[in-house]
Formats: sequence, C-alpha cells, structure tokens
Amino acid sequence: MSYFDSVKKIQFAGSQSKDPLSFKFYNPAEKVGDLTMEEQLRFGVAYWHTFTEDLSDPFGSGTAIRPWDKFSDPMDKAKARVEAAFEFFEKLGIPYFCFHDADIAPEGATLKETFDNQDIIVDLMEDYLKDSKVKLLWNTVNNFTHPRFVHGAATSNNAEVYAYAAAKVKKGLEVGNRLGAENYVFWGGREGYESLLNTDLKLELDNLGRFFHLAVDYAKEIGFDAQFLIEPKPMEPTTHQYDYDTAHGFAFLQKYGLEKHFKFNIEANHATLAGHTFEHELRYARINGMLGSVDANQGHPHLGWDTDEFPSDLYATTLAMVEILKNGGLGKGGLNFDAKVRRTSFEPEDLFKAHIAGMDSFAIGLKTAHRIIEDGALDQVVSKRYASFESGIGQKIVEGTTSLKELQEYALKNDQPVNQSGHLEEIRATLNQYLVTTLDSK
Ligand code: XUL
Ligand code: CO
Repeated sequence: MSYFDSVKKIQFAGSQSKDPLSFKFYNPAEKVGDLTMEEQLRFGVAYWHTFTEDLSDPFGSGTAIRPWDKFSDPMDKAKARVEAAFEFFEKLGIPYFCFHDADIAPEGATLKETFDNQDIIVDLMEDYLKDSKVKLLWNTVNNFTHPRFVHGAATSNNAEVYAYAAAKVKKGLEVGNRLGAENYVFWGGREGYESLLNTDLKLELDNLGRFFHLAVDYAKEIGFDAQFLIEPKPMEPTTHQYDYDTAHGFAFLQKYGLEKHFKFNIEANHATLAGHTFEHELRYARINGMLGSVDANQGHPHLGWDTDEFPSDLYATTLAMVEILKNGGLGKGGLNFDAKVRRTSFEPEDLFKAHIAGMDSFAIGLKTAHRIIEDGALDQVVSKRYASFESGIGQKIVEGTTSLKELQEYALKNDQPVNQSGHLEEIRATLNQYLVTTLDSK
C-alpha cells in the first residue's frame, strides 16, 4: 500500500530547478573533500514529528492530514505508520531515522501490554530494515508525556516512578540492540525541577547519576554497543532541566564518573534556548571530545520556546558544519531532523518539502564549511589573533613555565599592553563571500 502516491523518488536536480520535490544542493553521491555528502551528513528523520505529530499547539487542535489516520484502531495505525515511514525514507533517500518507544506503539493497559505492543511493531520494523538501506540512528524512551512522570522519571520524588522509568529504559536498550541502533539518547524531559521549594536537589542529581550507571551496566550486559548520548536542554517543560547545556552536562558526567560512556546530542533550538548559539554548543562538545550527534532544527527569534523548525538559516548550518568537519565528522552520529512542519503546512507533501529544505540547507553548509576550512579562512584569523602565545612570555604561559613573579616583572618592564583590532565585520563579510560563492557554484 502507498501513502505518498503523488511523490516519486526525490532526485538531485541542481540549484536552478523549480521542482519543489527535488534537491537543489543535496546530491548524495557528490564528494565534498574525500567523502560523499551522504556519508558526511548522515541525515535522519524524527519519527515523532513526521509520523506521530498531529501539529496541535497550546491554542489549537491538530491540523495534519496523514493518510494513515484512516485506521482508527491504534495498533493498525501504528503498523500503517511503519509502512508509510519506510516508503517516506526510500522516496526521500534518507539513510537514518530515530524514535521514542511511545512514537511507534500505543500504551497498553499495563506496562507488560505496552511492551507487547512495542514488540509487534519492532518485529515489523526489523522486517523492513532487513530489505532496506535505512538504519536506526538512535532510539530513546518517552519518560515525560504520561501523567505518571508529572514529578520526573529518574529524578522523581517517587521511587515507584523511578523503577517504572528504569523498566522502560531497559526495554529501550533491548529494542535498540535488536534494531541495531547506532546510538541511544537520553533527553531529560522532566529531569529537572519546577521549584526548589519542594526539591531535594542533591538526591535528584545523585539518583540521575545512578540511573545512567544502571543503563551503562545493562547495555554492557546485553552487548549493546551503541554510543550513549545526553541531549541538553535548559528548560521546557521544567523550569530548570539538569542537562541545561553541554557545559552543565559535561560537569555532571564527570562528577558521576560517566564521561567515558556518553557523548552529547546537540540540538540547535535547545542551544538557543540556553542563550547560546548552535555553534557554541557544538564547539564546547567538540573541544572536550564529546560531540556525538546533532538534532538539526532551528528556533524562531520571536518565540521563546522550542519551535523545532526545519533548518533554513545558512549561517547556522555553515558554522555548524565547520564544527562537525573539524570534529572529523560525527562518527556514529548524524543530523536528525528533530523538526516539525508548521501547523499551517498540514499536507502530506509538506513533510517531503520540509526535509528537502533542511537537507539542502545542510548541503550548502557542508560545501561552504569545507571551503572555509580548506582555505584556512577562519583558522588564519584565529591563529593571528592569538600569535602572542606562540613565543616569548605567551609561550611560557602556555607551557606552564612562568610564575606570577615573572609575569609581574614582565608587566612592570613593558607597562601598558598594546591591543589589535578583532576585525569582526571584515570576518563576517568574508563569511558572506564564501556563502554566496557556494550558491553561485552550481
Ligand atoms: C525535546 C526533544 C526530544 C528529544 C528526544 O525538546 O528534543 O524530542 O530529541 O527525546
Ligand atoms: Co531533540
């Protein structure tokens, strides 16, 4: 059965194409440097936004027209979604997908029934994966939507909820192992607090550390070798989420002796909610050897919540790709579109058009970043700016061979330091030049 009859396999048609159902810049087989675009970008579809989401918002009900909604029985609908998903992946030519347990199968009356429902869908997915090039980039469990998680999951005040959440993670690890997931994600949707007035901060953080250790141990026990990823977000739905940003998350992992077992899944819109740029979070993870994967989306500058828009900001995709290329790629990670079409873009074809827009935006980012790095355009600016640390007193500071006494003697002798301009406007103009010439090149 076909769910997207009007759509044929999406092809690369070049930058002059007027066909909305074609790639203008993403040409999977084209090499940028030593690797193809497909190998470097490792795009993924988020199952929840593409197949489960109904496009409701806090003020309005769902608008999405989804061909699989003709099935009213929840299990029939879940099966239809798998069928539709694989048709979508194949037609889009996207190599990966990601899901939460709750996206793929309905909850049962008991936890056991919920697991049984999942098993039926996972069996079906396993069959599809056998005949497909598509792979599971990561899976995770939803320990935040159901009312039982009102006070959190691994940071709940209620030990029974902690156990329930742990049971779901154990199942999630088994499912990931069966389906060959390359990563396993922890996004702490309600792992944080609403108010400190009724919160035992220390106990909650210690419990979260214990929870991650339990997951690491169980993955080892069953031979699940996925990369574990923490996905930072500062707030929403909590007022303070414990994995606030990469720096918070990294400090937490180090405190609890978990840093060897985890990397970060950096989401653009979470970075901006934390008051950072996307590239800041990527850079922070990269310089600490902790960049694992990316949730590719963008926020809206006027809206202070997680709008999860498809990425179209070429500055952001370019600077993100600079970080990713400098990281030597994403390894087992990828660029998962944790993005939803707008409530007003409710037609099934919009799902394709949105992914095409995102994939083209990152293809432009990749090409531009590759040229910036090859030419050393930003590297030269930075090394020139820090040249004072390459010789003399600067070299001694970097090598750790000086003292406060020597630095004072130096400062007394030289007196007022002389600074040089940072030339930021010139650098931004250079970035514009690189972007525009990428767009011109096809
Ligand atoms: C929520 C979010 C999640 C995670 C997975 O803001 O980004 O969808 O990516 O739980
Ligand atoms: Co996300």
